[in-house]
Amino acid sequence: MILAPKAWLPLLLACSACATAGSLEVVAATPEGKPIEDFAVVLEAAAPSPTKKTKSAIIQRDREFNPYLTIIQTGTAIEFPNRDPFKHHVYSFSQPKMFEIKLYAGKPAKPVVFDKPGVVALGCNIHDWMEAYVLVVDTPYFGKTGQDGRAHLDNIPEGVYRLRYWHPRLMDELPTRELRMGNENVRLTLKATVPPRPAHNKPPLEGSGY
Ligand SMILES: [Cu+2]
Repeated sequence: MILAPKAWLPLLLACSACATAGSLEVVAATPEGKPIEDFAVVLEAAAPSPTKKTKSAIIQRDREFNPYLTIIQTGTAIEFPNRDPFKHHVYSFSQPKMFEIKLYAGKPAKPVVFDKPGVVALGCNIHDWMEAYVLVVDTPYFGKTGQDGRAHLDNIPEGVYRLRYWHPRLMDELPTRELRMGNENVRLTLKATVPPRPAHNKPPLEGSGY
């Protein structure tokens, strides 16, 4: 769980007239070198950041949530469309957003607005194994790693940020650090020990009806 800043790659040609925005690339891997998926990478600015008006969706299909991790800016609404031919019952007992969408099929009438920052764990009352996480952050600058362990954040305005990492199976936040962004691409490598996602033993669909 140690942050290892690996390389700073300032552009050789400084261009004062260029738009000052940079990008950040993070590579997350276990100490053995296995890529880590779903690592949240968050840049918080000291000054208030603009709010991106966005909508997001967490789908239920094949008795799983998809995606497993969703990162949103505070105030964002998330839809919970059910793409299975039977009902789900989505809930959260997490402090930043407690809610439930009782047994439903198709698309619920209203999206859920996540109005406080923090971690929200989602479950389904019908299917115990279903789990997903929403990380609500007070910044528009965030990303998560893909299967290759890479996250890419573009168009980061020049300035000083607090860099935060998080992963659902670590539960704790990793140490933060200050990061100065300029008109350049910054690459960082992160090593962390993340337990593998447990396999889901889903009962067969036949007979149960759901
Ligand atoms: Cu369900």
